[in-house]
Parts: sequence; C-alpha cells; structure tokens
Amino acid sequence: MKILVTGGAGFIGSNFIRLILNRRPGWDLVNLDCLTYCGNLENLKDIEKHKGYRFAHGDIADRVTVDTLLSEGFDAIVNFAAESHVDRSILDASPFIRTNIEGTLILLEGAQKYGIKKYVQVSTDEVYGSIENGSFTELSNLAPGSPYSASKASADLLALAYWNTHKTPVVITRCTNNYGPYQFPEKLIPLAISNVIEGKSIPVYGDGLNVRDWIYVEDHCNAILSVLENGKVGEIYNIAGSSEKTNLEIVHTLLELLGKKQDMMHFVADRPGHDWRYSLDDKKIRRELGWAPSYDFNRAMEMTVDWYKQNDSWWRRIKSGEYSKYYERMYHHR
Ligand code: NAD
Ligand code: TDX
Repeated sequence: MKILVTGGAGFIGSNFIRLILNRRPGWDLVNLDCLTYCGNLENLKDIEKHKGYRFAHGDIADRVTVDTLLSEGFDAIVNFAAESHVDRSILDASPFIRTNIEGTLILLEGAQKYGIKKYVQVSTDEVYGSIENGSFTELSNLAPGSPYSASKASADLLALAYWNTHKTPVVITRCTNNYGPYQFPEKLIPLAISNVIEGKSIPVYGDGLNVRDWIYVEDHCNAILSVLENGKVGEIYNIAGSSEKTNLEIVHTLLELLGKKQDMMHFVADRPGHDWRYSLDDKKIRRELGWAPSYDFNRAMEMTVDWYKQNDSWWRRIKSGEYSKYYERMYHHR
C-alpha cells in the first residue's frame, strides 16, 4: 500500500504518519507538505529515516507538483493539508481559500486522473456550525460560521461532487477538537500549557462558556485509519471524543494539572462570530466501522501536559520565532 499523506508536517498529520509506520509496517508513505508557519519537520525527527517514509516538499495547490508526484503511482491519498486556525482566517481568509479549496480541487483532479483507489478528505465538525442542544449527524445541513469552516465546507462539497460526477472514491471524515503532542501553540490547549509554564496568564475569549468536544489525537488518527481501510466511498463519517467541555473547564483542568492557582487566566475580547457549541453524533462510525475512542479525557490531558513539559524546547523555539509577531498582533488589542 502506497499512500500520499498531505500536510504530514503539521499536528495531526505527523501523529498519523507515526501511527501508520507503527501499526502498518510495510506501507509506504510520502508526505507532501509545503511547510507553512505551522509545518515543522521536527515533528517527524524520530522517523525521518524510516524506510517506509519519504518527505516531498511542495504545495497541494500547485498542479504540476501534485501531478508529478501522483504519476509515481499511489493507492490512496489522505488530505490533512490545510490552513487550520480560525483566528487567522478572521485576519486574512485568502490562504484558506487557496489551500483548503483550490488545493483540495487539485488533489481530487489528481486522484481522478491517476486512478487513486481511496481519497480521504480530513474535515471538521466546524462545517456544521454551532448547535444549542443535541448533536449533528452526517445528514445535518452545513452552516459554517467562520472563513476557515466555510473553506472546509467548500472542500467537502467539492469532494462529494467528484464522487457524484466522476465516481472519484472519496470519503470524508469530520472530527471534533483534537489535542496531544505537536499541536501548534496558537490553539487553546498548547497555548494555555506553554503560557503557564512561561509564567504567563491564559487568555480566555468572551465569557469562556463556549463548548467544544475534545478528542485525543491518536484516537482521531485511528479513526482515519479505519476509514481509509474500511470506509465506504461517497460517505461521510463523524468522529467525536465524547468529552464536551466549556473553555473554562479546559483552562481549570490544565491549571490544576500544572499545579497553578486558578487565577492564572484572564478574559479577553471575544472571537468575532465565535461559534458557541460544537457537538457530533458519531454512531455511524461506531456502528459501521467498529471504531471508538480509547483514551480517557483526564488521562490523555495529563499525558498531553507531560509532553509539553518534557518537550519545552519544541514549543519555545516556535514561540520565539515568527510566531511571536502573530501573538502580539492577536492578543495585544484583546
Ligand atoms: P496544522 O495547521 O497543524 O497542519 C497543517 C499542515 O498542512 C502543515 O504542516 C502545513 O505546512 C501544511 N500545509 C498547509 N498548506 C499547505 C499546502 N498548500 N500544501 C501543502 N501543505 C500545506 O493542522 P492540523 O491541526 O494538524 O489539522 C490537519 C487537518 O485536520 C486540517 O485539514 C484540519 O482542518 C483538520 N482538523 C483539525 C482539527 C483540530 O482540532 N486540529 C479537528 C478536525 C479537523
Ligand atoms: O487563546 C485562546 N483562548 C480561547 O478562549 C484560544 C486560542 C482559543 N480560545 C477558545 C476559542 C474556542 O472556543 O478556545 C476554543 C478552542 O479554540 P481553538 O483551539 O482555536 O480551536 P477551534 O477554534 O475550536 O478550532 C479547532 O477545532 C476544529 C481547530 O483549530 C480546527 O482546525 C478544527 O477544525
């Protein structure tokens, strides 16, 4: 089995590559990543010389790059490559349109042209928008609320249109909020942990009562592997962690795990258009593919805090570079 993994130098992609090399020895993986601000080859340092792994530096939105690579012959594509941060999509949506929509289109065209047998589009719960009560199923309407989620919803629609029109063998996964090793410290959990270790307070948007469902990244990666191997083409699979928490609950848990006082947080101006609650019904993937998350939330949060404590050079390097300018711009006025 030879797989093109795109965006494999990011958070979830790098965890997925490591999982596959462990769980499916004999598979060949090529990681196509253009290394944006959050793409980091350090995330793959321990496996960079693995015989089943190769890095290809390039852009999914560049047709020649994708065409040249796919002409080698691949069985499957798993598309993680994306601009993934909601706050950045509020500051400037253009890169989201280019990578998340145009990039997906180019991969779909390539999948079609080179007879790829399975194309997995890694999507998000955010495409359904916010929900007051209950949970979205795969049949729920799309109502994205941010430029980020609108670009992901567009990509999902393109993928489904390719299945309908060309019978391109696409499968879509929609997962809730991930946490774990190698998450870029602009997202709530790694930002909060690293801030506290640095002696800084955690910025909480609005009243902190927005709700997210949290899943440990390895559980998400296992779900994607199930979908890659056994998911039905043309279908969508929701993936959830069954751990809905308010942002304040997350912050309190982290401060407790880090042994700090609960006042090491402060409220800042809310995110414009901030979705209030995400919630997914994931009965379909449990029933049809027999997947279920295996990590307990409290245990996995503990493991995550330990990882950021033990790997502080990883995030300190990121925080002291270009990223510091973004952080200043994001939080200075809040
Ligand atoms: P990330 O931002 O950490 O990583 C994205 C990776 O894509 C980076 O390595 C980056 O260099 C690469 N990339 C960006 N543009 C590219 C391009 N044009 N060509 C090639 N590579 C490019 O993101 P993540 O959190 O790992 O998310 C991965 C995927 O999972 C995304 O599609 C995201 O929408 C989806 N997702 C994320 C979450 C979450 O909680 N993080 C939840 C559900 C779904
Ligand atoms: O400093 C912060 N303070 C804060 O209160 C940050 C960065 C976030 N927040 C809030 C906003 C959200 O309600 O915490 C919640 C989580 O925020 P993010 O970590 O930015 O994630 P979210 O916006 O929920 O989106 C994430 O989950 C779905 C990923 O970034 C997406 O890529 C994924 O699709």
